[in-house]
Amino acid sequence: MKITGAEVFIGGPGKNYVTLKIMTDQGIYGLGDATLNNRETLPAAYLQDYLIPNLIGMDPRNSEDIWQFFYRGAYFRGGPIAMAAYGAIDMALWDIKGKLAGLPLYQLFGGKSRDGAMVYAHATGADLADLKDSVSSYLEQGYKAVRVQCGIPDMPNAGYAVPDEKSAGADYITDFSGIRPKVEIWDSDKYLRFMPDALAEVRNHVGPNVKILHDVHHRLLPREAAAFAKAVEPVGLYWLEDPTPAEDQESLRLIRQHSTTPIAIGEVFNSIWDCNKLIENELIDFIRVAVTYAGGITHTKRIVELAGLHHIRTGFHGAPSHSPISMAAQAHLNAWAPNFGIQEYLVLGSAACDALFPSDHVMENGMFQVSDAPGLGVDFDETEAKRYSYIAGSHPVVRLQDGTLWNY
Ligand code: GCO
Ligand code: MG
Repeated sequence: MKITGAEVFIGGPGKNYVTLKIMTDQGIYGLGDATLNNRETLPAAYLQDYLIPNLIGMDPRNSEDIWQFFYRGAYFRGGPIAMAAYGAIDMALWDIKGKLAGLPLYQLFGGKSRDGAMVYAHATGADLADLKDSVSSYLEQGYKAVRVQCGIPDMPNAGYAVPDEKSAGADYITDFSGIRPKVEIWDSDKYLRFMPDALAEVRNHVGPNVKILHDVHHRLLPREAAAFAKAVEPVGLYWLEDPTPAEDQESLRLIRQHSTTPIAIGEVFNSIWDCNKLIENELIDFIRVAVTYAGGITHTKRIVELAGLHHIRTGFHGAPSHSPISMAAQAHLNAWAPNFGIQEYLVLGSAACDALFPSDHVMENGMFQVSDAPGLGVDFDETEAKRYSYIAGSHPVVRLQDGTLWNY
């Protein structure tokens, strides 16, 4: 069996999804997602200029050797752009493998370990009243877990993932007015004074059974993060995400020494080498990698298995920048993984998105039910794809009030 060609498409409804389609001499094709939010053209160029010309003629069934060929063969290894490109190839090869076997991917991993996978939604509010409304609307839809982000009084911009105006649920992270980022202002002292009480109010609002998550988005210093994790212990968070930037992993010891609040990290990791020490030293409770920029199913599965040895559960990244293709790849891992925790789920479930990526995966009552179709169980409608093209956009950057650049 041989790979005869591959194409890359960029675009989608409100998103620059990077979709890879690999064709074979047996008429079977596979799909992969290489979307690297706000840098989408870069994995696409790597695929087009280097990886696809090398792929042609290879046997698509040898997904492990193909992964090793690109990763080890590159000499300058890893990084988010390369790993997103390898990730898309790997997903597409697993899709082909599943279609050849006539089995959904989770069966090739070892079958189902659960009926449905719990997901969490994003509740946001410009203020606490707005946030509580947003949380309630998700609970009414059947969600059992909600990430909560709230505007902070007296902060010129509201803070991470918080709308300027009262609204709920929208994706306001990417600004599609061009590649120059908007600037948000941050003040850790104001955040630390306000957020523990705000989270306690959310707990009172929802009662004991709802899982509450919160994302600090890398903004605190280690000592501040330790104090915050300790202060929010009575809230009983399901997890506290990215309390500090992940570059200084030793700093997580300080958080551990002061608090039992569960810590979730990993959405910016690209490989097992970014997190093996964190996992082996049991400094985190949830690993947040994404199949897209952690090198696809082959490499992510390795991370999941290492995490499982250390009581660490999965909580794969599922920001709206992931297309339904990588979300399906994660759904198959979620169905199988003995150490599954939760899945972030934010695919904009619009009619336009469903038309571009038809599938019978189902998300209802806060649970994701994986499809039994062979392979990934997602298709890609090329006629629909002609409606979209790349639109330049950017994340904000963050500065302190005196102008110092901070962590977005
Ligand atoms: C999350 C993340 C995202 C990131 C985004 C950056 O927990 O979902 O923090 O929202 O900000 O993926 O592109
Ligand atoms: Mg996050």
